[in-house]
Amino acid sequence: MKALFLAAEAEPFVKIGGLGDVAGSLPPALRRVSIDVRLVLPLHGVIKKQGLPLHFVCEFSLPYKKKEIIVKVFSLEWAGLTVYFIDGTPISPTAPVYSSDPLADSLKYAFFSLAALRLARELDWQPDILHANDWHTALAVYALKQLRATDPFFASTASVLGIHNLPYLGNGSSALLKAFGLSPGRHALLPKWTQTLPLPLGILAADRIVAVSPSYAREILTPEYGSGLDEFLRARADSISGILNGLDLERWDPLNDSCLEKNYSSETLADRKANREHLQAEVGLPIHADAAIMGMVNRMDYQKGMDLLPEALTGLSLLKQKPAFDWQMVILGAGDAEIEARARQLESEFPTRVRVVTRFDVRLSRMIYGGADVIIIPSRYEPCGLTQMIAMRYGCVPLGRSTGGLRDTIFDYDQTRESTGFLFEEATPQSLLGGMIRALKTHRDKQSWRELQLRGMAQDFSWDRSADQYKKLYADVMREFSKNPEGA
Ligand code: NHF
Repeated sequence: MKALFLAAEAEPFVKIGGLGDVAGSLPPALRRVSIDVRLVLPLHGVIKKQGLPLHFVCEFSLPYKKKEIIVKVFSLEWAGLTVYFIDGTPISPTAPVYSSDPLADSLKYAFFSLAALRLARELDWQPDILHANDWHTALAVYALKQLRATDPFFASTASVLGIHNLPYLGNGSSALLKAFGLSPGRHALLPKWTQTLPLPLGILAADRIVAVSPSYAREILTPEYGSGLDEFLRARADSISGILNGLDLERWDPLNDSCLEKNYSSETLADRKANREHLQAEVGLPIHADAAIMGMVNRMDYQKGMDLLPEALTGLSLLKQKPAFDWQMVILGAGDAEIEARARQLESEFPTRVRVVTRFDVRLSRMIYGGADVIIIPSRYEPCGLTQMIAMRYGCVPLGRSTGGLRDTIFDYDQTRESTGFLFEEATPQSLLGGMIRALKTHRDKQSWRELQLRGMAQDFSWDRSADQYKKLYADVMREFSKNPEGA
């Protein structure tokens, strides 16, 4: 089985967000289950600067308006598979991976998507599956469907589109389709304003659509999460499913994490105490053995729900609970300036309890996973989320909003004896506060808490589990496609 896997970013070459984690882990995991997978990435400026030992593969040109754009392709072998890097003028060496200029980004990723698809033909390597991810590469799926009608080379290639974050549809130049020789998409339920946008077009054309968790796959069919496409998505519901992302278990291992004061495993969980104290000392909180340390490691943006926290913490401090809850909080994250500023204010409101660090700091994030008792994830939506999986692996109990991948990976304390954390329903400070109270009460019961930690640590979040599911999905879609080559 041959799969061409396209992404805007992939670790270790370039990582900006969760997509980079997935595209850096899933292709090697697919390779391990015997899929001949090849990864294609843009040769971003940040990759060029690394001086990787790249080999020149080929050069060809793509028609654009009445001219041609030259495509140069390089490759290297990595983790048992070939990685191709696409270069050309739309992929500017000085531009960031995602810029604030939608026009530049839409041209860059349209060019990349179409060049990556053409690459298969240049290599004379016929993929069974084209697997694109998010809006950046969705146009490859759309172009494939048009090509299949005229080009026998692609006649038996089925497509899978991964959705990691639906609201990013790929706004940009609506003239791009025509410039690259593609016709606009038509579907009675596809809103007019989306008919030239990459993600909706990819959804229209894909043989299968995979969201990164089963719950998110259901949620995007609703008006609340559907980004204006819910009706259209419902029309494609039979082709939509969800497969949970995995976690890189080697990168995230409390037994081998050099950022921790003391390494530990489920067998030596008591050693975690040293990391708690180290975390308190590092951020300047009182070293207090009984305090429940709550942590938050999140991008500071509206999606992540950081703005729910101030009112929830105020509520917590006003509780007439006897004995009073003893809590501390460490918040780490960078992003939106206003949200950062509001978070920093919490330090002056709770000087002996709260510390806020508004920068990107890998070491501190790992110290929080290894030292905090609870991790708070109040996301408004969360396609999958890695934070809760990392936290569980580190024996840090997650308290998350019941949405998307959080709902699929955290088993709620009051709902099941197999519980691994706490879920709260509404994206409101009151609902978050309710969750905090349940977590803090449970934390007082040392035995129950330890059991919660151990159950979290024993969860199987390996990529191999996800890769098996993708392999099955690829086989299903190939079978369906061979029966009905017209596709969606
Ligand atoms: O984990 C990778 C990531 C998800 O929930 C995350 C998100 C973006 O919002 O699939 O994509």
